[in-house]
Amino acid sequence: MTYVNETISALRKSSPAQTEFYQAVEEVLESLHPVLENDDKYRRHSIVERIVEPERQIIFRVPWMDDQGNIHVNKGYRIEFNSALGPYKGGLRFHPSINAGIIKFLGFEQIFKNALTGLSIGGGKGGANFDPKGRSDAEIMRFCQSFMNELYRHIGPTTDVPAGDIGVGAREIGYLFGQYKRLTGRYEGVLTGKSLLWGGSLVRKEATGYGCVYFAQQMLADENLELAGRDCLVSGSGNVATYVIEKLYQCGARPITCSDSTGTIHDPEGINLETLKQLKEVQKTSLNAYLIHHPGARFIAIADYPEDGHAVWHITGSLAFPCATQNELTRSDAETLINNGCIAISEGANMPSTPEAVDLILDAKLLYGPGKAANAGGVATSQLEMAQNASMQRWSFEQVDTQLKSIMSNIYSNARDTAIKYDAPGNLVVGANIAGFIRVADAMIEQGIV
Ligand code: NDP
Ligand code: 2IT
Repeated sequence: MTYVNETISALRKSSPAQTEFYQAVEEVLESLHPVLENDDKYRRHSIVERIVEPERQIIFRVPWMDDQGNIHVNKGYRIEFNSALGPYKGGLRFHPSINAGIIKFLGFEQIFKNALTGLSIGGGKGGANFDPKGRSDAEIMRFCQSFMNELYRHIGPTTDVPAGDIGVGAREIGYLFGQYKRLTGRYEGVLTGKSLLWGGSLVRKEATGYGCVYFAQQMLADENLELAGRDCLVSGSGNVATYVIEKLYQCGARPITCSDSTGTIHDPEGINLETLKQLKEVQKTSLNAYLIHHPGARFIAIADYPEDGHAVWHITGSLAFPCATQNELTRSDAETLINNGCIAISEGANMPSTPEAVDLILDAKLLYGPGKAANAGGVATSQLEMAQNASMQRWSFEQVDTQLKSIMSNIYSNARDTAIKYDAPGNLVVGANIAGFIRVADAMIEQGIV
């Protein structure tokens, strides 16, 4: 497929050292082969060349002072990738690993994910190479304020609406919003994931995790299978993982694992949700403290992980929900999952499976919901928050949850039917990438060369 190679090789020259970004682009472009072959309008309009180049990339200095009076400088980013379908929309990630390549891969994925929701939202992403671990509340506040001192001039409720991602939750959104309001004097829906006290939407906190389980239910239902009674493997222990676990219990399944950057918990009785929330949402501590409350569980430290693999995927379970970070499920992990009888994978994280793992999973005919489809419930509910803010309304939990379910069900059937139409039945990677691409590409064509 020469245009894939040509595009990647051009990107390597124009945007050097952005490995994760090339990975995300390669996966999407490989899926698009039948579309680009069948209809040359996308080539005539140079859609591929245009869609891989962000409309705007903002990189800025974020200076801040720690509690001891030391000055630190971080790099802040906002990549406004594509606005063909609506205002740029996507989260902010604060993590020490952040660089332009990671933000660009996330922004690129976000374009197609947002298109799949069927809502009017373009794609963007931002963040900083800031490590929130071990920082006091006051330090987090000062960092967020400094970050917003630059970001505020680039965002707005009809232009670019950031939200949370790794390291950015309700507390950070609060500090970011406060500073935006102070700088602009405007009280408006410029961020989503806000507190329920002042403009947030019910269900937004739960939405990514709940949506990821709704997506798994849809995949199973098409095979006349159910979640109830099944052991499930979940990675991560943050926002997405926590609400995947909560919804799995509500569906009668048993989540038996969770993980963080220090290791994996395996609790054969089922992960205790209260303990998990207490450790991660309140105390913000490492997962090994789980054993103090549940001595029957096991903690597998990172140092004891299998070579080229992750302990969580080497435990036996029928379904897997990767909800931590990119490339956390490798080929050897996929092999083990398959050998252990796993039947379905629904991705809460963005690009958690390596390309080699995805190939193996698809070859083995597992039910596989790629992140940009399975985790779209978060951003979709963010758009519902924007709609409530713009109309000064407040919808009930049931109203939002019903819409979330219906959006996830539409994403699933759209990806499934598109895969069938393009001769790849059962391949939701192809289905999701093509369905998302066509919506954005057609909008770009109609809007001219901009
Ligand atoms: P959180 O910060 O709430 O939680 C992240 C979790 O993943 C933590 O348990 C963290 O461990 C673990 N983790 C993060 N980075 C690494 C790493 N490099 N190695 C091992 N563990 C890691 O983030 P979210 O739950 O919001 O996000 C999780 C994933 O879901 C991300 O891929 C994100 O992009 C994606 N996502 C999030 C959405 C949302 O609405 N929040 C929407 C759609 C996708 P520790 O606590 O030790 O840092
Ligand atoms: O990856 C994602 O979709 C998110 N982090 C949520 C984005 C949003 O705008 O709610």
